[in-house]
Amino acid sequence: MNTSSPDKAFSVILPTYNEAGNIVQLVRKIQAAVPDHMECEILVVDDNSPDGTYELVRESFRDVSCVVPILRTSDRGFAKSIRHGIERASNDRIIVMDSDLTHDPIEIPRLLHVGQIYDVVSGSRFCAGGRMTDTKHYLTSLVYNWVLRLLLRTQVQDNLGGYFTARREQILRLPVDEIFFGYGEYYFRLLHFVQRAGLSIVEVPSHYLLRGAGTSKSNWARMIWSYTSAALRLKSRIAMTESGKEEDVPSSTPHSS
Ligand SMILES: Nc1nc2c(ncn2[C@@H]2O[C@H](COP(=O)(O)OP(=O)(O)OP(=O)(O)O)[C@@H](O)[C@H]2O)c(=O)[nH]1
Ligand SMILES: [Mg+2]
Repeated sequence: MNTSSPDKAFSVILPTYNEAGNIVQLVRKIQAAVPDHMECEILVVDDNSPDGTYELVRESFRDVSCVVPILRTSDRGFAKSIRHGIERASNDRIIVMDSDLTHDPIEIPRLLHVGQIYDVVSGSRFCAGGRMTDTKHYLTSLVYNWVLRLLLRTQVQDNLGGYFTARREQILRLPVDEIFFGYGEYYFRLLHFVQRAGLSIVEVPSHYLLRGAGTSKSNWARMIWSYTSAALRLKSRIAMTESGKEEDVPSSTPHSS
């Protein structure tokens, strides 16, 4: 583990599945967005994509040691890849983002800047100034976030964004087995456990762009079903915790960076 200050180096975790049409451009955009005084490691966590994403990254960045392609062939899945990337990261300061060019690397300096003050900084479509180019997707997510906010009683406006910065060590101290599984619903579990641990969260406005090449892996009907059942399970866990039937997560030490 790199001991360099969180103000000097960070690791970006990029989960990929069939992103050969986007990944090289994304890595270059991230490199271009790294603040002058900082160093950046980029971990591409690929679940053995049939389109050769892993091989492409390996060949394209063969001589670039800070770009680390990781191939996963077992226990695959979106959230598990993110956990794997966080565990493998060399720096304490981490950024997680999608690899389909929806999350814009141009926002990285702002996330890092606000990350000096708050434990988790989440790029949000729904706080003032946030937006999304795809209006239909924006409206669907907005309405679904209202449901999530009611169910989970959270003040966070974008519980499904997945573009965030945090400190690796603080995230790995959370109950990771209860968070990192499934698909995009891992994000509201993560935010919930972050809040439970007494860590601070702030949303900063983010503009989610259109996917670059390729197609989304999301299936709306399946997503609504699986996200809703995940939210209901989390809600019943919250109720159990509040009634004292289940142990709460240990409170984390206050933010110190
Ligand atoms: N490692 C890994 N990455 C995945 C997997 N499924 C999706 N991804 C990546 O996760 C990111 C989000 O996936 P998308 O298909 O864009 O889904 P989404 O962003 O939730 O939904 P859309 O808004 O419809 O694009 C992309 O970078 C994908 O390449 C998976 O099973 N394993
Ligand atoms: Mg996407």
